[in-house]
This record gives sequence, C-alpha cells and structure tokens, in this order.
Amino acid sequence: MNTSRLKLKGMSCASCASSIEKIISSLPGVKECAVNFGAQQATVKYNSQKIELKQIQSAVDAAGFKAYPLN
Ligand code: 9UX
Repeated sequence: MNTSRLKLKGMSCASCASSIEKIISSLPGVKECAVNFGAQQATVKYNSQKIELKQIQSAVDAAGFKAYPLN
C-alpha cells in the first residue's frame, strides 16, 4: 500500500474538496482519500499494484481540476 500526497489546483469551495474526495475514493485500487481544502491537498492511500498515481492525477484532471504529486 502506498500513501501519496497531491497538490490540488482549481478548488474554490469545500464542496469541490468533497467531490474530488469522491472521485479519487471510487477509483479501483484506492483504499482511502482525504482532501484538505485549506491546504489544497489530497492524501491518497492506494495499492500501487492496482493503480498508478498518474491515473489518480488523470481522474482529477478529467473532472476539471489539476493535481500535482508532492512525493
Ligand atoms: Mo466548489 Mo461549487 O469550487 O459549483 S464552487 S463545488
């Protein structure tokens, strides 16, 4: 299991944070996701044998936001 942090761009309210949380959490291979609206960051716990961080980024980008890996 991997834990990665993503810097998020494009969230303007707390409900954006909650939709990104839902989008990431619903991806196969993702165990859990927490979005911190204040910090504009997401912390994602995932199985790196099932999903790559880059696919998680793509899902966020496809929803109209931007995600950049922090580690
Ligand atoms: Mo947030 Mo609302 O940035 O449509 S503004 S969900």
